Amino acid sequence: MTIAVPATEAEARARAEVLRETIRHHDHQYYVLDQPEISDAEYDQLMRELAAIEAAYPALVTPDSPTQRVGGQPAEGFAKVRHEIPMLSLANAYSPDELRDFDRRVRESSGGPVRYVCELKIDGLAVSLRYEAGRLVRGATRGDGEIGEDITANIRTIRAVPLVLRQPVTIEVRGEAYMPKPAFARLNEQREASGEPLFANPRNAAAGSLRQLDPRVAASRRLSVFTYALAEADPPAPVSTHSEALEWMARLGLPVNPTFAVYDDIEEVIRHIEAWAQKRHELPYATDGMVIKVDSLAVQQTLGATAKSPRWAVAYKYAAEQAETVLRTIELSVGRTGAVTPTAVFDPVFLAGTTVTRASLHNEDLIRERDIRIGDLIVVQKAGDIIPEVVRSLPERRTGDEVPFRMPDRCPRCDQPLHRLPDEVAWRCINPACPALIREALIHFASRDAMNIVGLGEQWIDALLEHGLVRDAADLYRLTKPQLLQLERMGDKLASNLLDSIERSKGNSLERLLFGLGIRLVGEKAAKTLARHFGHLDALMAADENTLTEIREIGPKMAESIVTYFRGEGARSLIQRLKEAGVNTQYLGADGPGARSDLPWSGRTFVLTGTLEAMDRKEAAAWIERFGGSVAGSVSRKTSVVVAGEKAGSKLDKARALVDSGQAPELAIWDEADFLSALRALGAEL
Ligand code: 3BD
Repeated sequence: MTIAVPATEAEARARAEVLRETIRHHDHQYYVLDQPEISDAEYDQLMRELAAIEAAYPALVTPDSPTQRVGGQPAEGFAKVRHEIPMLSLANAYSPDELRDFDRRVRESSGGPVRYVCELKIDGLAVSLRYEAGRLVRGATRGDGEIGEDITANIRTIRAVPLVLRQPVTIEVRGEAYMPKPAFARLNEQREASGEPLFANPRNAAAGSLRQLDPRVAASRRLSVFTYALAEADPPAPVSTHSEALEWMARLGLPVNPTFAVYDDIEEVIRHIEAWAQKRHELPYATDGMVIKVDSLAVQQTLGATAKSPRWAVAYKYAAEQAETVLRTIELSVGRTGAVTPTAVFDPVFLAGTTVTRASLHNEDLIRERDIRIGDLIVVQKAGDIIPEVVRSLPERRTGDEVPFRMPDRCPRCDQPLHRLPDEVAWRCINPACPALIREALIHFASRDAMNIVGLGEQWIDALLEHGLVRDAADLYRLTKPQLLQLERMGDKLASNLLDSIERSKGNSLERLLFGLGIRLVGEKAAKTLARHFGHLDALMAADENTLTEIREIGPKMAESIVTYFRGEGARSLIQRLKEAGVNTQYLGADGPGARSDLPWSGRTFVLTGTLEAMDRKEAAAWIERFGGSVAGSVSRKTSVVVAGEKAGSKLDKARALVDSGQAPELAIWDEADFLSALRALGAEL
């Protein structure tokens, strides 16, 4: 695929406009209608072409270009926003009879038959979106309904939210921002890996994401939105009913949930609610009820609102689906942080769309508060429709054979005493020699995003532990081939490869080591921040809590965790032995105060495009950073080297264009062979 960046600004402007329209169309097909018309690769190609044009002609960048969703710097706080038209609450109904009561009141006031619109009640966070002359100018949280917070920068990152409407109208709409179930599952997996607290349900995850001051974080969270109310329109919307308003909003390009339905009779509404009770679990987003609204805007006017909520709408809440089952046992597991977590194991039950047999009980207190005994009949449900939990036991159904749970006072794995810190609910094994802790710590240390010791998976770590060949991460660097060959199913070639990747990991930049140490609360991003800031592990180890909290992204809890970790005797000796083994403890990146300027590629910016045969992107980037270079995502006049692999695309074209037009005479274009020989010349063993 070739992309030519137009030679004149006029041509570039015209092409950019076409690209923006095309990308908007495909965003709408993909994020709003869920009907993509082109492949991801084709879409990326359009985005790359637009980005290339905008990089070559910065004056052409517009704020509502699809390339500008994530813009600006982290904010200090959110500005307050007054909702000129308040965001009201909704009255609730919990049974069909309460709906019939609602219907009776509505018909009495309106004096005739009434049509209703049913909308799925999305379990997210209410937001308000304001467009002026068709352009998104503000996104806000509901707050208390009168005053919310300005979260425009975060809302702009949500791809279902059009930055430009299809007509230049001024409108304010209300909707629900939510995190799709698959995105929620992925996010919690990542958080578990870095020892961060998990989100209890998708709604909390969505709320937490929109509260981020750095829009890049919100952008990484894959949120979406459904809009469900038109609060204001200028000129007035050409509609006289709510369902027409929804259709009009959809025509403007707004994401309207397509499942809404209109009925003439409350009994039909009740049947609709029942029909969706099970079906809703198959949707990729969490719903907790149905919102029923009077369709006629004139009737809505007549009915008016109480101080808090409109009289013309009501939320029917589905009861959280629950099931009874027998608690067979409580399993204990010891995590990387030593926390001992009890898990309920029960007879299989079908709940909110799937069969479940296990639920975390979190800690001892919860088991005691809910009076849960082994053998009990228990009630289970899914929190936020996703995460199974034990709601309560049924003590009235006991036979007398049930066994109360007691948290052991010793670690289930190493039999050393468990400890409970004053302000914590978790019992922790603090024995640094506990096999469970060691195993989890080693798996984390070797993992792809930490030290990236390719080939050293869980099975080999278990085998090494079983044979007593390693006790901690530093021991990995003392392994010999004859030792490895003792392991079952280990061959000569495999052993060599494993030793090679262990050897290679010694040269990682500091942030990988930092993340790999598994310091509580220090995820991949914090590790990078710390490495960049301090430059060397010794400098970080010497820092006190004050020094740490002065860094923008480091909070007091993380600072405390870091200082406590490095104060520990075990950590200090581990680090000493890692250093003795030759593991690098310097930051090798090219940016930040910790950057070194004495490396061969210091100050040079690389762009990778296409695929390399010898290594993946991450590895190539690690090599570049090892030698002091930095890796950028797009080509500009500042780029020093473009490494073009197979199927290199627009970045290569852009680089050629810059070189040919004389705008970047220093820019070098390398193929894979050039890149590998440059690495070898610097001493890389590939
Ligand atoms: C949904 C109000 C009205 C415009 C007031 C009728 C209370 C959260 O899918 N319609 C929906 C949904 C929520 C709504 C209205 N239609 N209000 C609606 C809603 N399809 N979830 N909500 N909200 C939104 C709220 N939020 C936080 C605290 C108190 N109330």
